[in-house]
Amino acid sequence: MSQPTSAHSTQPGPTTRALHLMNSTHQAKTPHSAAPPALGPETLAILERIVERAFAQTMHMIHLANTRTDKRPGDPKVGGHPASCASSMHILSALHLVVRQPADYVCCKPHASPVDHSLHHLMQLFRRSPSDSPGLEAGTWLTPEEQKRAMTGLRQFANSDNPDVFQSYHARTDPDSFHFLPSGSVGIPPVVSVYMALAYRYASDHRWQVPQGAHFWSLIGDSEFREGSLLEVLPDAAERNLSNVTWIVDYNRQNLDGTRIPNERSLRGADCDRIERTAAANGWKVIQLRHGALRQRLFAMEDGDALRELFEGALSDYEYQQLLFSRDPARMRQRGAAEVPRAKRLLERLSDEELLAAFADLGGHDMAQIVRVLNECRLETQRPTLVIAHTVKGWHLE
Ligand SMILES: Cc1ncc(C[n+]2csc(CCOP(=O)(O)OP(=O)(O)O)c2C)c(N)n1
Ligand SMILES: [Mg+2]
Repeated sequence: MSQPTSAHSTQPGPTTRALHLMNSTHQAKTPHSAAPPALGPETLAILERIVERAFAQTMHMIHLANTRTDKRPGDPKVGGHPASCASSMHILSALHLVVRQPADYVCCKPHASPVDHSLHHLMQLFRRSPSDSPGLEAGTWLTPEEQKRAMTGLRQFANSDNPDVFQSYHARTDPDSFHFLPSGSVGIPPVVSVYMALAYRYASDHRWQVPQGAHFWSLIGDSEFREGSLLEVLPDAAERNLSNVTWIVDYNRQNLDGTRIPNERSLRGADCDRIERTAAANGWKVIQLRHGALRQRLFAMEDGDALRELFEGALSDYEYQQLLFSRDPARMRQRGAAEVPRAKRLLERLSDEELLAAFADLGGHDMAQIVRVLNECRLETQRPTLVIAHTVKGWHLE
């Protein structure tokens, strides 16, 4: 291992500029110093606009892959997963635009790779891979035209017209693969992130030169969290005090094609609590990122504590998901009051619009909170951290 000497570090290019645009105060700090200041309203507004733009590019990229006409019988499966990308938009934007540092590694649930590509496209961080550009130096930046063309090549074979395509999932040859861990098989990349962190520590302890302050981030699907491989590595990470490992669960309560139905009697129907208990029992710090700013405001009102009770496990995942997607305020009031009678008055005081917004106001789409929590993870010195970020599958796709 040695310090990276690729074009990433030798070409100032857009990389360092873009990665630290939003968090420049953080760059000079050692990994475990004080948290950077909270983001102001103007920065948050800019970030929301970038999220919107990345969202549009992500959906278009997938649409192109889903509607390809050049697919022949026998070709590998093509297509993408818009709803799974949508739930990860804010988490990945916070990570890539604000929190991530150049030495960090990111591994991400495989089928959200178009979100990563769109964000890297907006930051102009695409580079040539070693094999595809004879005569051009591997690692040099793609031109804006080439970057645009690469965005049209999700799940295509590389060819002379478009050498810089993207594999279905994160791959070494992707133009934005710098410090990304390959994905494809769920349950494996987060495990790799833990053993990478351990390998860095070993190398450093044995006087090899490794980049200092690297943090190892993984975004994991909530069904992915059921993979046995993760259960095996959980105690390892805590036993070795790998405090530079953070796993973020995109808690959208759905698998690829439907809502999971945890056993109501023994698990009380809310899988986030099972996930929290599992990680905590294995020595991890756990942060539930449940609520957005609107809910926080409502919780501070009279009877707000009852509303909080309703949104923190009174409804099973399955029922909450049904109410969320039914968009029926009368049913929300009736079911909410039946589960938590003390919440009835507040549920009736809220307008239909406020109630619909409150039901959908989950912490995993609240940029300010995600950034705060992820920065907190970076400062942790004792334990690995698991963040359970509550999200909406198919966010803004209606
Ligand atoms: C080992 C393995 N099994 C199955 C799959 C197919 N697969 C891709 S994503 C996924 C589950 C998706 O659910 P979740 O983890 O909750 O992610 P979400 O799409 O909801 O974010 C599965 C089964 C895979 N990629 N790898
Ligand atoms: Mg899921």
